[in-house]
Parts: sequence; C-alpha cells; structure tokens
Amino acid sequence: MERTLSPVPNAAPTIERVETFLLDLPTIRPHRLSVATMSGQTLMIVRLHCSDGTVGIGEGTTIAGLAYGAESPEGMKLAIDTYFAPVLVGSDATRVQALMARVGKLVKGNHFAKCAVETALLDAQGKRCGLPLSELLGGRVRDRLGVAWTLASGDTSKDIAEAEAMLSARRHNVFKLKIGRKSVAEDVAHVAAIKRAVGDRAAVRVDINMAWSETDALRGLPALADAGCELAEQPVATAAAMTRLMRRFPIALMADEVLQGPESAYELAKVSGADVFAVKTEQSGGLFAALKVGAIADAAGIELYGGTMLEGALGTIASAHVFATFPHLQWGTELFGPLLLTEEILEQPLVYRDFHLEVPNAPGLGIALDEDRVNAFRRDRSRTTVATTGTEG
Ligand code: MUC
Ligand code: MG
Repeated sequence: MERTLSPVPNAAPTIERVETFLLDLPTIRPHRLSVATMSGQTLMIVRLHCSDGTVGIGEGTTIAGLAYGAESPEGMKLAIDTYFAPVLVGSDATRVQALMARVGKLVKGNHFAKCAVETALLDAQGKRCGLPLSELLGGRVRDRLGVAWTLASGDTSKDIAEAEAMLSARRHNVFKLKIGRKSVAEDVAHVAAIKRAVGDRAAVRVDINMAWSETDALRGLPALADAGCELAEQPVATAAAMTRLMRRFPIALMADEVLQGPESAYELAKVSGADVFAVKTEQSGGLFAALKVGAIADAAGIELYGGTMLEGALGTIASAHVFATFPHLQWGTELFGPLLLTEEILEQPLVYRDFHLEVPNAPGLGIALDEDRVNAFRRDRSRTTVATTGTEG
C-alpha cells in the first residue's frame, strides 16, 4: 500500500502563508521569435512564508503570455492561489518531494506553476540547512556556466552589431538566432551573414521553434550546415519528424518543445529523436523533473544544454543550480533571461563575466529581491496605491 505523508512532526516548520504576485518588466529591445514578438516579460513570483521565519521564493515565467505554451503568468497565479495553497498551508515545509507529490495528485499538468512552488520550497529548505540549492540537489560539479545570447531583433545588421558588442564585452561568444518567421531561403541568408561576420570568434546556432515543415527542414538544415551553423533547435514540431531528420546532415539537432518532462524525454531518447536535449526547469515540471530529464539524456548518450524560458533572475538562478549539478553539459546554457530585461530586481545583480554566469554560493537560491524595485513593477501596485492614498475611485 502506498504510504502518504505522515502528520507534521512537532518541531517541523510549516507553511503559514502563500503569497503570489505579478511583475511586469520591459525588455531592452523587441525579442522576435517565430511564435511572437515580446516587448516585455511578466514574472509570477511566489513567496512561501514558513513558521520558522524562513521565506522561500520562486518564479514562473512564460514566453509571450500564451503564445509559446499552455500556461500564462496570470493562470499560474490563479492555480497557486486556488488549488496549490490549500495543500501547502499547514504542511511540513521541509518535506519538499513528498509535498510536491501531494500537490501532483490534486493538480494535473501546470508544470510551470509546480516549478515555481518547488523552487520556493527548495529555496526555503536551502536557507534552513545553510546550503546552496545545487548542494541540496546533490552537489554542484561547476561554479559557473557558459551562457549563449539570443540574437532576435529581426534585423540582420542590428543582430551583427549586437553580437560584436557582446564579443567585445566578453559577455557571450555563442549566439542563438531565432528563425522561422521568414522563408527558408531568407532565414538561411540571415544566418550565413551573421556567421560570416563573427567567423571563428563565435558559435552560431538557430532555434526554429517548430516553424518548419519536414520538407522545409530537408532544404533548410543542409543549407544551415553549409553556412557554418552548428546546431538547429526544434526545427519541426513532432518527435517523429525530429527522428526522421536525425543524422542526415552535419548539424546537431536539439529538442526543446517536445520535451515536456521525464516521460517525453524517455520516449524521445528511445527513438533517438535528438542529438541534444535543451533542459528547461519549468517545461520539465520542476527542478527534480529537470534532473531526471538530464539523467535520461546521459543514459541514452544524448548531449545536454541548459535552456531558458526567458526567466527573470529567480527562475534563471533556480535553473543555474540544477545545471551546475549535471555531470555533462556539453553545449553550455542560455541563461541570459535577466539580461534581456531593463530592470534589476535583485539586491546584488547576478554576475555575468567572461562568457559565463557565476552560480551563487549563499544558502537556497543565494539571491535576495530588492523590495523597492519589486514594488515598483508589481502589476497590482496601482491597487495598493488606491488602498493607501484613497485618491482614485
Ligand atoms: C526557446 O524556444 O528556446 C530561449 C531563448 C530565447 O530567446 O527564447 C527562448 C525560448
Ligand atoms: Mg527553443
């Protein structure tokens, strides 16, 4: 018989309050993907206030609202307030996996919201134990992560200028180009021009975000390889089509959208549907799920890349702690999300230096929100003002 979570032991801290809110932050320039153009990013922040005074924080972020996937920041907030909170409040805050399993029985899907809550539980537990999240998750094998940058202004010469600026600042020397909005020929010409400009100083990869048909891919992939592009991410939508394209052209194929957690990772690995897995913590369904996706890839001889959902600082650092524990991370990461935003929301900004992101060492996530900055960008700030000043109707 399956055992359920035992009653809260006397001394164990419990969750007393679940707080959620939305932050709306502008991007430094329009970010064009095949699915949408983003001019801002909304972060759903969850804070778990525990009876021992510990507060755990987590973040749920999507790309362009509902344009990329099934969850939105507003939907995550609603799901957590309405369905997660009653399970969380009063529960033992230290039994993270058991508590998430209980949540999982009552809440199907909702991977991004689950990831945000699990992050907050782990942040609190790390703070309690005095351990950085990566140590709590089994132990980091690296202290810094290589970080790619996405060129997605929609204009070839602006992208080249951006790449040059990143190279001279020693911030990024791997560039991911978002293509799939234009014809295959126009996209390939755009990639070739950028690769010609950066030459051997930088690696060039593309993300098609499922925009190509299989016949587009049969024309596009060899042309991209000829242009010097080393990797194509999710050119087509399905695992079957990815599998049919594998090993036909001298360019690595990376899976992103088809990876929706350990089960889909296993199914894709079984059919050898990708050379590389882009692991995303939110898309996987949480930090533990992302670790499993990484383990499945390793076991199948599939290489690894640390993906992003363009998270802000909290989600980015949660992912960084996970990727810091991967035994293999052959293709580095793209944890640049906070750099796409105009606003800093941390007391101490993250450290991006020499083409890498440094993984914090302090307990939990190892970062702290700047409350004044956060309050300035809360979506509900006007309502707070109304309540405080009473000047608006
Ligand atoms: C995606 O599809 O990988 C990652 C980088 C970026 O610019 O967009 C994301 C989404
Ligand atoms: Mg992608």
